[in-house]
Amino acid sequence: WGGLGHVTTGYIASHFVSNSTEAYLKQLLGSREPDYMAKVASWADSIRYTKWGRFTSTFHFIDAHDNPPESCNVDFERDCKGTGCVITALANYTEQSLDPSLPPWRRAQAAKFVIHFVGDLHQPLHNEDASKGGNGIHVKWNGRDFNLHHVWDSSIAEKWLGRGKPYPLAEKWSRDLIDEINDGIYTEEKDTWLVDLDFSDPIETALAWSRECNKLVCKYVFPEGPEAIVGQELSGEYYENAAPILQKQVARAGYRMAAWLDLIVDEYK
Ligand code: DCM
Ligand code: DCM
Ligand code: DCM
Ligand code: ZN
Ligand code: ZN
Repeated sequence: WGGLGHVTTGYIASHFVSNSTEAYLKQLLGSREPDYMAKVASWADSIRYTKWGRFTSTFHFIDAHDNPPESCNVDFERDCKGTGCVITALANYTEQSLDPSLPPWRRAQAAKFVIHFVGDLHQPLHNEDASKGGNGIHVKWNGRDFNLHHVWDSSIAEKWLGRGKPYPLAEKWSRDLIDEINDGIYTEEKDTWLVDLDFSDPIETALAWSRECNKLVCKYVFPEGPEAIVGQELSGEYYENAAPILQKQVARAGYRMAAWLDLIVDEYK
């Protein structure tokens, strides 16, 4: 996701975490503010192009070598790069966030990676190989040239939310999605969002979330295949179909992030 998506997942998660998780993370992250999670949610993107952070650049996605729209699937052995992918990254940083032999600054860093990678794991094109997750696919957005990855990372959410400052927009979006979870369109299904969560097996948990997300590639990202979308204007009917799916993915990411962080903090204590 772009900044809006990540910051929104951070706000949603901070609403659903337990009081003890909130207290622990505020201490670890050195913040007393309500945006203690939102403001670290994009940190992993700010370091991935730095010399120090280069080793994390493949941690944000998994390149599913499937065949949309006929067949969508994720195969860990086939698709996770030797340099790591979002599945192994989430598992590794979960482990580091729990490691009492690491100093607090390392556990804080690990928590920031966990917060970010749960978010990216819910972006459909971060679970797809086609043209590097859509980065090499040129499309139109309001008549201008964009790549498809950017449309899913940022343009769709920006159109939904309208103009404004990013943090207030994300905070407002998070309140809407929290309401839909607590008493709205997601209330009935929200328990099913946690059925695949198995804290004793982070790899299988991340793979289950990845496979669920990757299915959306066949149905909503490339409904007629990766070739057919090239040059298409996406800000109209395509946007109307994609926006509800994207919102659900952001809601799921925030809700699952809270559950995952609660388990980390419960086990660490
Ligand atoms: N980004 C940034 N600085 C960079 C690289 C990316 O702020 N040097 C932001 C803008 C992108 C987002 O990160 O939209 C990409 O997130 P991801 O890589 O998780 O999709
Ligand atoms: N990305 C992806 N799949 C790839 C390559 C990149 O999902 N195979 C994502 C990570 C960033 C964005 O696309 O959000 C741009 O990546 P980069 O700056 O590495 O091209
Ligand atoms: N971006 C940036 N610096 C980079 C890479 C990307 O500012 N080194 C910005 C430009 C794009 C946006 O992020 O508009 C989307 O990239 P994201 O999805 O890449 O990584
Ligand atoms: Zn992205
Ligand atoms: Zn990322």
